[in-house]
Amino acid sequence: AVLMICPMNGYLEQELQKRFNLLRLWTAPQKPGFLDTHKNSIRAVVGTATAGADAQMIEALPNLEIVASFSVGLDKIDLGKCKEKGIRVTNTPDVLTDDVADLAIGLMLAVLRKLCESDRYVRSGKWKRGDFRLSRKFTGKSVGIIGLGRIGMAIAKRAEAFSCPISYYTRSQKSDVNYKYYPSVVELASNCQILVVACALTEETRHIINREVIDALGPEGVLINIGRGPHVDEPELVSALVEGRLGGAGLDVFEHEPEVPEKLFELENVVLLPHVGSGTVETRQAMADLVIGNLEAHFLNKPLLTPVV
Ligand code: 8YV
Repeated sequence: AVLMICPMNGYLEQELQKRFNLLRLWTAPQKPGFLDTHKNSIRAVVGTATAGADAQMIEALPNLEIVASFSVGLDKIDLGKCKEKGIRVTNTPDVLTDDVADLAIGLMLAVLRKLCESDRYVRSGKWKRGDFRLSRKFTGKSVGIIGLGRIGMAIAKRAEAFSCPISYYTRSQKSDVNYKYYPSVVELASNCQILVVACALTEETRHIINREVIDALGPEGVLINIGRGPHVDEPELVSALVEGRLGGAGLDVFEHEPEVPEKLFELENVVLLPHVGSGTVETRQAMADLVIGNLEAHFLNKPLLTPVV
């Protein structure tokens, strides 16, 4: 059997149902009991960026062979445990890169040009009564990127088209790019106007955006997060925004999704999205096809399409 942890995509569910004995964990009234009942038949788990196979689930499924994630990020999967037990892991890289990078640029434009605030201004009828505060130019702003992998590079390329000088932070300097490298996040934040989080979430990158970084970005700076909520010390971010120590933020991810700090709802200089970086019809279908392709390859003893472990 193949176990889906949570609802993720109708097409994926339908296609898995056609091919496998599909079990849906979210429909079970008692999850531990459900896992126990089906523990011997479950050979594959399909999860998402927010619901992966943790140590407890892996331990509960003695015949688990593969975890196929409907995401590029794998921070919710216990990769160490999978390795130890010989469980294969796959993700959905590349197919979502363009969408996530597009959304990062969209957030930059939305925050600087006040797109959402302006839309609210029109809808509320305020346009008829008052004058609107000017926005800020995006073209030419310096963009600092944390993580220069597939998504970070795609953001850099797009920002270049807006004449933005690009700089970046990664653990070690890249030899194949001409962007300015800073060996620390604080230095990067001190030297850019828009700071983007585009790295994987690991123990090292948890709270990579802390008070020091936020203060280095400063009252004119803008933070864009299309990575993971826990990259940011969220209470620090909220107080910096409330106190005006940070200029603005465009956030697609949060520390405790779907919970979003309510103090942010009152601020005009933030744009809040419900984790939709990869959320287009086209890309979600391509991600689903990768999940299906990986599971089929595995059960036919063929090489996996996008193996991680
Ligand atoms: C998805 C993601 O939103 O790929 C990732 O790491 O965060 C997203 O593509 C998610 O997996 C779908 O629920």
